[in-house]
Amino acid sequence: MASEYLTNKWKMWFKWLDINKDGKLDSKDMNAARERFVELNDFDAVKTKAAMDIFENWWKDFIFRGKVELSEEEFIESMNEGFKTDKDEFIERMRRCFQVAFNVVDINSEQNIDEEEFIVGFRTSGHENIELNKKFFEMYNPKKGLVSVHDLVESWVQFTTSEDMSKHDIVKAAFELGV
Ligand SMILES: [Ca+2]
Ligand SMILES: [Ca+2]
Repeated sequence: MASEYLTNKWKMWFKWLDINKDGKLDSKDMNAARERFVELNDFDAVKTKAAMDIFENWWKDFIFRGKVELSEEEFIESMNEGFKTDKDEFIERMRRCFQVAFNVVDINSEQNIDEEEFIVGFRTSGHENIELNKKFFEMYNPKKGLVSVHDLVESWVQFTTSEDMSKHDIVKAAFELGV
């Protein structure tokens, strides 16, 4: 089993993904996220369809992985299995997972995220506290108001794969702030 430190971070991520807070991940969470995203961005029909497909595939490929519903325990098991079977492959999978996610958040496709995109991205997953989202954004030390998609992706890769407690973990710190 992965260390308690990493397992606890997976539990935090589970709570994050469980948008309707019913203790399981299923299509209701996915639908809530994508509908909110489309709503916040005021998309036309073509963009809406594209976003719907990307969200569906993201949940299928990176979260459900053959299941239609996951309890917290099942989610932790699934993460742990990937981590223990082939850690390098698991890290690469998480990297793809967050690259796809932040490509969606990066509305103008410039491979960097401004504060507005960041806030919309987090409001999509039910994190509506704008002041906390702004604090989270500031933790990345934005340059000229921008954080690169690369830095954001790597922070989430660290959050979901690193057992090294000595290394500052921005995502974990943000969750502990109450984001
Ligand atoms: Ca749920
Ligand atoms: Ca952008």
